[in-house]
Amino acid sequence: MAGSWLLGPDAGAQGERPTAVLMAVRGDDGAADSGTGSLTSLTELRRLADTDGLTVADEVVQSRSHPDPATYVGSGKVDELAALAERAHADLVIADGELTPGQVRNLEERIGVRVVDRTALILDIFAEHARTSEGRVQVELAQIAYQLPRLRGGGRTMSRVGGGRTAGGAGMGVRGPGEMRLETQRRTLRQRATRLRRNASELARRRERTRSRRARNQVPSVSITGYTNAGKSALLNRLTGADAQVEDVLFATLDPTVRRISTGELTYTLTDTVGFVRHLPHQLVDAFRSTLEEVTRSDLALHVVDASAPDALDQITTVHGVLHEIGARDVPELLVLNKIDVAPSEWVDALCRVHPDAVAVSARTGAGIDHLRAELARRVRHQ
Ligand SMILES: Nc1nc2c(ncn2[C@@H]2O[C@H](COP(=O)(O)OP(=O)(O)OP(=O)(O)O)[C@@H](O)[C@H]2O)c(=O)[nH]1
Ligand SMILES: [Mg+2]
Repeated sequence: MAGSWLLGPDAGAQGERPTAVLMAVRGDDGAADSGTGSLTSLTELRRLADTDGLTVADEVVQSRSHPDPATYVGSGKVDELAALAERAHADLVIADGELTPGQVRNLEERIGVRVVDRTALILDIFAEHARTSEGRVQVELAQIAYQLPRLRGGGRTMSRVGGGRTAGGAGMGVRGPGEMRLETQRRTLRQRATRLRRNASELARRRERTRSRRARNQVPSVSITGYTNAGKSALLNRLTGADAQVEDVLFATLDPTVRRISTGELTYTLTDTVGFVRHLPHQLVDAFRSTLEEVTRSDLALHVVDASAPDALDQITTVHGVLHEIGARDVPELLVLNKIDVAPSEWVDALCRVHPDAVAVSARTGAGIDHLRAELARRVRHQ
């Protein structure tokens, strides 16, 4: 079911994939407004859209030092977007950055279709991929945190948007009855968040008990971390013979999977968990804190990198940034360069020069896995 949260329950009901037009702003120096190369960023936005079941009809990139405060892209580009969206019968326009509520309102009024940002798209993917009750609760908390400052009192909260096309801004007034509706919507969401938070902490406590049982038994724990789609689950499967879900989509794994590894007299656990992405919405980092703590509490972080990704070094930096944010900075790290079966060897060599302690492997072919097992055992023993 595609775009459930972004487009409402009827989207794509006839088996058609909803259509989106992407827009990005690139600084004069070739960097995006966010500081990362916007071309890589746009490629990633395309993949995120695809993962969310959307067809990308077109893309608009504008060179300017900062996004326009009123409309993100400049006024001329908005007209261009409106024409493109009309021609492509687009259901959605997606910005490669975070939009303010005002920008969304202005853009929707002028373009006439639903406008969302990268954060909303990532939240939507998480909503689709959450399997366990803890995952679902965490995603919904993140959605509420995202929605609250964006409510408009027009009877269209994100969870109940009908269809892609907004009728030229109809129902967006925020005076009179709208304001009361807004208050009611806010109160309902806040109450729901309170209930969810209670629920989440109960689930987290339950997981904490399992974790402390393992700690009491002095079973060392290794967490698998890394950028989304780096091959974390594939590596868990390769190392343990597990059957974690491996998919060429972003954020296939949201819920932690724990497996035991025994080599000789040494036994430790290996935990696969949610991957990271640049600009991981802070609402998600907050909501997923207890899941992310799997890394914080582990004795060693196995940081998996897709060595075939042109922006592998950027991805490493992003992952370190998130680890820092969740307080896992001091967890010792073993860097693993994965997918060497498809990565150009000069890229792998270059990465090895920057990170001489990294181990190069292929979860797909098994190359380097014995070396990784030995290195893991050595590091676990010496933690
Ligand atoms: N060629 C090649 N592909 C790989 C390798 N390891 C994983 N893949 C592919 O990369 C894609 C992502 O693999 P996953 O194991 O799902 O990646 P992940 O890091 O768990 O991703 P998320 O859970 O979505 O964050 C899949 O299509 C895998 O088949 C590898 O060593 N070589
Ligand atoms: Mg995975």
